[in-house]
Amino acid sequence: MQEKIILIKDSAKTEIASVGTTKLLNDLKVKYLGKNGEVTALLKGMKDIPAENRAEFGKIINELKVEITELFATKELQLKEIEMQEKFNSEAIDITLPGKVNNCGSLHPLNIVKNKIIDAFCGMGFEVFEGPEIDTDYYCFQALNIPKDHPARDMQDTFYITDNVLLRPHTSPGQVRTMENKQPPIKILSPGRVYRADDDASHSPMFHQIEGLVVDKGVSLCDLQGLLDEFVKIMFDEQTKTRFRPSYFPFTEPSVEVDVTCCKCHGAGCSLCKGTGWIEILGAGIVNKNVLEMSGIDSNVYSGLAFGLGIERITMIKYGISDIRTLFENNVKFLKQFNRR
Ligand code: 2U9
Repeated sequence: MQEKIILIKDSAKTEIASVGTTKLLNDLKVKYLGKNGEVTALLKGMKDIPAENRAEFGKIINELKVEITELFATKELQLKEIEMQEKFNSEAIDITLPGKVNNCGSLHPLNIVKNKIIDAFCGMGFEVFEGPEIDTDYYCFQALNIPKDHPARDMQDTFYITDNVLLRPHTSPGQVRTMENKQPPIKILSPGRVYRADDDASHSPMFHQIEGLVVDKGVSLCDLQGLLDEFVKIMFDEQTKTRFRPSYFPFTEPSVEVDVTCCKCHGAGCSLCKGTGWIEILGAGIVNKNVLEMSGIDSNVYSGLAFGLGIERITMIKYGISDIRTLFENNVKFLKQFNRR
């Protein structure tokens, strides 16, 4: 019996010393101290020992059990410490590494400017209306009092699909439709793509316009001036002033070209305003009576004001962009400059 006890003690010591994981240690614990384990078997075998020796052997076996239990406990602590350290090492984060930056998209500068223009006019009671990009000769020209021999109607200036169907050269046809379908008061803003056979550093064959139309009783040039004065203050800054110069458009009479004090030098003269202190930003006027009448609006009762601006032009002025083509190249380095996070 004594030899058996010594054998179990030695093999337990050797096995516990060489085990490498807590999982294997637990298996070993079952082997020695479990219900059918070797030490438990010794205790069960006590009944076969002569009564006079039982107390002595009982003491020895119990000491063996205590000793092996302690060996297991000490080893378990050691293994847990080692496993914890391995876990920490494998999960270690190098906080000195540079962070990963998520690339975040942003609005195109043309959309930033378009939204700002829309916000400015919607704040003054305008509603947005978008018409079709392909339209007829009637809506693009005739209804706007643009005569048959006007240069805009030339094949050189406008993209025709058939003799009668074309890519709209301005957003006005949509506004004509509104006048046909609705009696005044009308106060609409028409943003969208327009097409003209033009291609250089300041003209693109496709560009974006916003036109505004107000038709009501007693609408005058004074209303136009007040409206645009307010608009340029929102668009540029509070100090910005407007200047009206007489012009000619077939769809407005009188017609004006509108300048603003230069947003870079505030009127002192710089390269942006070519030393004049003023920059032309849009065209406008009082809607020609013929245009109102053709769309079924009584020009003796109602009058209208209209204005039109190119979004590319305003964007180029606002951000100091010299070539319109950079707005359509989709160069991410260029576009990132407008990412305002
Ligand atoms: C209706 C009647 C009249 C819209 C107007 C302009 C003046 C104008 C240009 C600015 C730069 C076009 O993008 S651009 O090349 N536009 O100068 N547009 S008045 O007049 C209208 C519109 C609709 C029914």
